[in-house]
Amino acid sequence: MNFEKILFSVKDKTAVITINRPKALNALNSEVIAELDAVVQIVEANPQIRVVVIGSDKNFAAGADIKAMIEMNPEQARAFGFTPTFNKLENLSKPTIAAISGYALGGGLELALVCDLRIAAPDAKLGLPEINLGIIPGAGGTQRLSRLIGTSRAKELVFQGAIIDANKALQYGLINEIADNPMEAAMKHAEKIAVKAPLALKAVKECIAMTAKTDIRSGLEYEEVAWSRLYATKDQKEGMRAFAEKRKPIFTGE
Ligand code: DAK
Repeated sequence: MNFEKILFSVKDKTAVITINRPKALNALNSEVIAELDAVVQIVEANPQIRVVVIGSDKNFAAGADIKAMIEMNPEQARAFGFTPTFNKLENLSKPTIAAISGYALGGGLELALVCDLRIAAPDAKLGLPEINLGIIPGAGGTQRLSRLIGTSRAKELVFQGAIIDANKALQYGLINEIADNPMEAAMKHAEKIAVKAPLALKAVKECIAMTAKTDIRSGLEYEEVAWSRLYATKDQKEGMRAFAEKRKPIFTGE
């Protein structure tokens, strides 16, 4: 598939996805979302890809395309998409890293929130300013931000439509790290993750996702089953044999 509104490349075992509407500060429209949706499926299906980095050297994304939303009615607003694609990205079996430079606002920050890790430049600007447009964050913002940083801080930011810098985002637990070059930093993380056992990474994601869905007892049971299932994989044998043989494991995802 040829992409126009996103850039997609694979470097070693890492897929790199960049929104490509620089003149509109990477505002997300239906074409961007459709291409993102397609690329998520490509990434999921390709066993060579172990990690995904989303970001750019300039702006991450300044939100959904406001100009495309002005005249929408409620049905059209719901049909605008976003949520199904963001859910697919969140449920991707491979770790995802958002590399945030410039603006990550509204739907842009909501895209970063579905990633597993977030790295931001010192001068990055993050926020959910939808309240200034007479709407609310609707692509997961109220739910994922609250779960990540707590309801009180989420309300503080969303009530005011506040745009915060990387320092405050780090202090609030919204990002994992500040880096002068977030893409470079994300690729370094990706390199370290890409050599780990893919099925174990998938299991970790599923288990940690359960913390938002269930009580701790059920979560612990889920974890125990996921843990024991990995003993049916070649990678578990490889990992433990490599330890015993004092060598580095080579994981194949089997
Ligand atoms: N949409 C459309 N165009 C945008 C845009 C946006 N979000 N952000 C920037 N642009 C465009 C500007 O209109 C301008 O275009 P031209 O006038 O040159 O044609 C160009 O990018 C450069 O922007 P500025 O001239 O404004 O640049 P400044 O440096 O002065 O300001 C800014 C940068 C990021 C502070 C400012 O552009 C800004 O406030 N942008 C809007 C930020 C925002 O409010 N974002 C939230 C949008 S609402 C859902 C679907 C979607 C959503 C939720 C649910 N479902 C289907 C469930 C998401 C909603 C949102 O994200």
